[in-house]
Amino acid sequence: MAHRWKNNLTSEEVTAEVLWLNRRQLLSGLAGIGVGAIAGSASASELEPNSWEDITSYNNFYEFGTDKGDPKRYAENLTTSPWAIEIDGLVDRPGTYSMEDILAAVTIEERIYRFRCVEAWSMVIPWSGFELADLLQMAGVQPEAKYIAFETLYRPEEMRGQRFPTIEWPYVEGLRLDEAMHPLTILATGLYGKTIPNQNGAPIRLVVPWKYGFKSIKSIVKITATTMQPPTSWNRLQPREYGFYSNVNPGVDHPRWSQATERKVGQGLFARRQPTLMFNGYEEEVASLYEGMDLTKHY
Ligand SMILES: Nc1nc2c(c(=O)[nH]1)N[C@H]1C(S)=C(S)[C@@H](COP(=O)(O)O)O[C@H]1N2
Ligand SMILES: [Mo]
Repeated sequence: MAHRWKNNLTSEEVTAEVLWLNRRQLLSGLAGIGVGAIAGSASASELEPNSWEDITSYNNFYEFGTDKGDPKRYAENLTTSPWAIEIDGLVDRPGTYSMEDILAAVTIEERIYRFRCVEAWSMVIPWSGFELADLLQMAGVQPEAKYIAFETLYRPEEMRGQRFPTIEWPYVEGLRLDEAMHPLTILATGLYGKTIPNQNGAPIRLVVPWKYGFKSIKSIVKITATTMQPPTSWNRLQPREYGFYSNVNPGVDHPRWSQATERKVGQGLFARRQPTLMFNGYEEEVASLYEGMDLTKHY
């Protein structure tokens, strides 16, 4: 379970976390802008990042098992290099984009985002990555495209959870094109300025901070631009419980539990739950995407 004792971290991990926190302090002291300015409606000081230990040992990644500790336990030997993303569908330049080519074309930046799982736990995570829009522009999404579909690696030899039909493999997700192009939507390749660990979706995973965590698909190997709303793994499994949009919304409860509050991981057993914010605190930035939509119907 998540806790704050750090004695089981490697010294390399502790060093990365401490260096990162010191540098952040320096940056915010210098300018008062930077990550805070793009971290959503809250100021950077309100966003206390979870520890490296919290973020990398309490995970959902069903390809490695359904227990929160399984991804850390079993993802170590996933081969993440070489890696490539196949981009197809309604794009001008379809093809196989290697990680090297992608990383050579983009600028990696840090983003501190709130992260809210549909199971009503949350974290604050210092990602490194780049805007999904940058990759979509490399491929040249055509004007007829309405949606972007994503697919995770299928490799049961290395992903032991895929030997069981917990979900229909591979894990798939999707966004409306305007959601995919939104500047808050990133592809993450790092955590605390270090390479992203396998259990968090190495070498490249989506992060959509105003949506429930399951939209943030890990270890992506395929991206497709399409006119049709793509199927999504959790909607396929439980359509009554998980919609396509899955925007964080404290006013729309899950059929089996309240979404009004959340437990921030790593706060200890007796910490108070905190209120869940509309669009996970990013309302100012994203509410206009859903103008005129009934968010209780399109959940
Ligand atoms: N391929 C894949 N992506 C996935 C999942 C998964 O099981 N498989 N779980 C999702 C869920 S439910 C959550 S909450 C987040 C967890 O991300 P984290 O472990 O980095 O916190 O990943 C999402 N992406
Ligand atoms: Mo989740």
